[in-house]
Amino acid sequence: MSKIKDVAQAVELGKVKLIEGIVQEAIDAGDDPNAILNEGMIAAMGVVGAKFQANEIFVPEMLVAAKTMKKGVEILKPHLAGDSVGKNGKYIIGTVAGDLHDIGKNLVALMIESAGFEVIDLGVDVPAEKFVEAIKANPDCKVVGASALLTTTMDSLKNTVKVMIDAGCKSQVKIMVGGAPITQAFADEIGADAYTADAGAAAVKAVELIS
Ligand code: B1M
Repeated sequence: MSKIKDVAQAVELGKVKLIEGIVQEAIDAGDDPNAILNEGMIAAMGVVGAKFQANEIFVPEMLVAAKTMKKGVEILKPHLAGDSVGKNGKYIIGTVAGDLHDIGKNLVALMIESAGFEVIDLGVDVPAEKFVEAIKANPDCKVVGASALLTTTMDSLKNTVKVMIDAGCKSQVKIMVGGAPITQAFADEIGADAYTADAGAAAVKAVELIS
């Protein structure tokens, strides 16, 4: 019997100590790792966000849910990642300045790695100039990804792309953007080369961009 509902409930309720065992049970029960991620963990984070918005839970509960999801993803990782790391060159990724959300960015990094890239993860709250520095320090890197999760950091994403363009980075890299409030129209408006709505599509797009 599928254990995906148990995974979702554990993330939603922040069962940090139990999540590893529950994810393992789901894998052992034959649940598809992508479904465990999408229908279990990501869906649960949606519920957590809705509860936060409705003032039913607060930042500490969101943090525990995030910690729980991260632990669960660690168990899933070997079942999602490929074994051809680095064959497609380097991919620089980070969450833009002012934004501390990293679960989506980490998932994009994981999928990009499974698509054969060596990922250089700059972390969260990354100043635009740090993206530029990393690009220049890695002349063999052909794609960069920037993530923004808050409507209030969309401007920061816009600035990050502008600083990269002004520094001449486009002659070396393609710029990808994403995150819950980002749309294709916004990506076009700020001069990014590509936008995708989720991590799986980001990996496919990254390969397309270097082909
Ligand atoms: Co925050 N938070 N949060 N939060 N948080 C949201 C984003 C929010 C929607 C919740 C809500 O109100 N419903 C809301 C934003 C509202 C808005 O912008 N209008 C919000 C808020 C308000 C805040 C604070 C301001 C709260 C406060 O302090 N009062 C604060 C801001 C802190 C800051 O960043 N400066 C804050 C803080 C936090 C925590 C630290 C507690 C925690 C983050 C912990 C962490 O990441 N380590 C947190 C969490 C957990 C959330 C929710 C609940 C979950 C986010 C998440 O991980 N989702 C979130 C509600 C929600 O998302 N429904 C919420 C799962 C993840 C897999 O999805 O990140 O969208 P996502 O990534 C997807 C796609 O977007 C895409 O692929 C991913 C996977 O397929 N994608 C890309 C992402 N990056 C991409 C890059 C690409 C391509 C695709 O190319 C490069």
